[in-house]
Amino acid sequence: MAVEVFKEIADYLVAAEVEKREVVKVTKAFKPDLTVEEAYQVQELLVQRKVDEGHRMIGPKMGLTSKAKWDQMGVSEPIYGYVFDYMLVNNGGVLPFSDLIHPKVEAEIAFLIGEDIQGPGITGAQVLAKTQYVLPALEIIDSRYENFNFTLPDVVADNASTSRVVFGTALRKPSEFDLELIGATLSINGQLKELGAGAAVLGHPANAIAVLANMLARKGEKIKKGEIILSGALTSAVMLSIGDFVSGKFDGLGEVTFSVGE
Ligand code: OOG
Ligand code: MG
Repeated sequence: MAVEVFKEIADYLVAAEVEKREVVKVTKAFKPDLTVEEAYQVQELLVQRKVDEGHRMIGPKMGLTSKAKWDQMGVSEPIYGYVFDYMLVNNGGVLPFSDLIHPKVEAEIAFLIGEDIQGPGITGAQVLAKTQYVLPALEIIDSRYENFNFTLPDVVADNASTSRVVFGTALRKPSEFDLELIGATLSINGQLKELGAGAAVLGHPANAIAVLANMLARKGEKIKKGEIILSGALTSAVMLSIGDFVSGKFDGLGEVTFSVGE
């Protein structure tokens, strides 16, 4: 019985994304007692649907890994979702606003994984040892829910609001930096909107990747060599509008930009 409801919820969320319209959250429209574990089962069905439709998976991502995000969203537990090829926007490229519902942007540090990472028990130091490069990124999140209003199970089912990603083009060895201390700014049309440091993400962004490895281990999965993984926003997310020029600058890692088109 339950599995059919999960499938129905996954289809409901995919339809919202494809038709670019916000929907009532799952815990209101379907199942008030949806657990986090069940929500990940819904997410798995949603992800499988994208794979079946021919989309290529880039890798998992982490979300809700900083106090700024916990305070903004009212949900204070790290989650994961998945990034697909159709979500990639070139650095310096254009994001068509009409493709999305009510997008927001956030600054993140991404990890290009050099060796498989199999949890449980993984630490940030182990993640760093298996990271080939780090790179700056801007994630565009677009919750399928009205006003980005959700509970933990809702956002998990909705693939962690994942929508678009702009990766920076500079790849740097993690050993060249103290990622804890990397400063980042997020500006729109030349105006500073948010700023933070790497330590905002669970004390060190590598810790977010370690949490991911340990969460994936629960379902018998691992982080795989070659995946590029977002560690979660350093700061609150900022609403986007048509005509915006967005710039994320990361100390030592360079700049990531995009424009919001119609
Ligand atoms: C959930 C996605 C969070 C992050 O980096 O914290 C996320 C949301 O805020 O809608 O991607
Ligand atoms: Mg994010």
